[in-house]
Amino acid sequence: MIEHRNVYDTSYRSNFSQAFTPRDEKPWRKFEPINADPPTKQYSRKSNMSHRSNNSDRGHVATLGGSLPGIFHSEPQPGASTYARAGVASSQGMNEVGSKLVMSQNIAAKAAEIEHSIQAERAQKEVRRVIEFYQNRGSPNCAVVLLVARWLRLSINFVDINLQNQNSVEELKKVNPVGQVPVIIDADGFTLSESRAIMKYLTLKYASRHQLESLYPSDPARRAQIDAMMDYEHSSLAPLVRNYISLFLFDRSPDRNHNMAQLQIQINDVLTSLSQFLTVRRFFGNDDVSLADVLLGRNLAMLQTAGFFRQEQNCISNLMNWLERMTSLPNWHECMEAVNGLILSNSNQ
Ligand SMILES: N[C@@H](CCC(=O)N[C@@H](CS)C(=O)NCC(=O)O)C(=O)O
Repeated sequence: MIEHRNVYDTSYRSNFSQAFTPRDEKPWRKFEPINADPPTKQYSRKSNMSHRSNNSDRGHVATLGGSLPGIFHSEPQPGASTYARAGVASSQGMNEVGSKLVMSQNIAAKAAEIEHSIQAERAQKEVRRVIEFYQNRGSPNCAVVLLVARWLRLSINFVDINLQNQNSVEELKKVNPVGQVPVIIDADGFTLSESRAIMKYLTLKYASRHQLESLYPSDPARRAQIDAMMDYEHSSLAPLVRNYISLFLFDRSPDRNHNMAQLQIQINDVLTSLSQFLTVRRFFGNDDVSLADVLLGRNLAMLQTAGFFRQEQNCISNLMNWLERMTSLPNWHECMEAVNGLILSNSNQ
């Protein structure tokens, strides 16, 4: 079954830094509802997830410091307008000083030019940001793409793929011969698969400057750091988590506990290594949330749902604090609930 739906985000503003400091303040207290159809309407599925009941920030956005920069604030900043006005005022003042007139006029002209280019960029993004999103509910790889798309405030045409249905898979193969979700088709027809590639592409194309600097910074060294963490997640953590979840859900053999214990040791090794990064920074790529955090957070959230952190020896405090910061982010629960729901519903069988 293939289902097409239009979902339009409403605009919202937030301030990431204020929403998460000081650490002991509960971030979700600083969130208020957005005027949108609750995202869960599009994602309604039976769920008995314990964490959903007190999920007070789902569909909520930060309200503090709406005019301050933050990754969830994708509007152009007012700097250019201020600059323009200052330039004009300055230009008037300079009229009295003939020798400086030309210089101040140049400033005003430059400011107007900057403002114009920001407006043009914004208008261009407004008309081009509807994307087709081939997804499967419950797919962790789709969840991370959806989260980034939400933060970028993209309008999404969902195409739900049932991976068990041959017709549906055939439809998917028309856009991705490999037959895997996620796939996006951008407004200009550009088609892309692979979750990590999609996350980077959407961020590079649609993020505001502030979002870009946090999610996937323009500085080569900082971006390389994010890439390194994303590669490590892909090659080291994700396969272990996939195996662990698979054992958790499907292994009914007498060796199940032994197999899971073996995997736990390996996962703990990786988590211990990862936790070292957080001794010097709040997030994995930098001091603000990045695409690497999204991927790593998705893995740890899945482990959490599967009860991995109920065992105290698996809990590393700075990693747990970071995970709490991640799961408190806007749209997190909306995007991850189908993944968690699938883990929980299958684990009860
Ligand atoms: N490396 C890919 C993996 C995609 C993937 O494994 N997708 C799964 C759903 S989570 C899928 O489509 N499975 C169907 C299949 O492999 O036939 C990515 O990150 O997007």
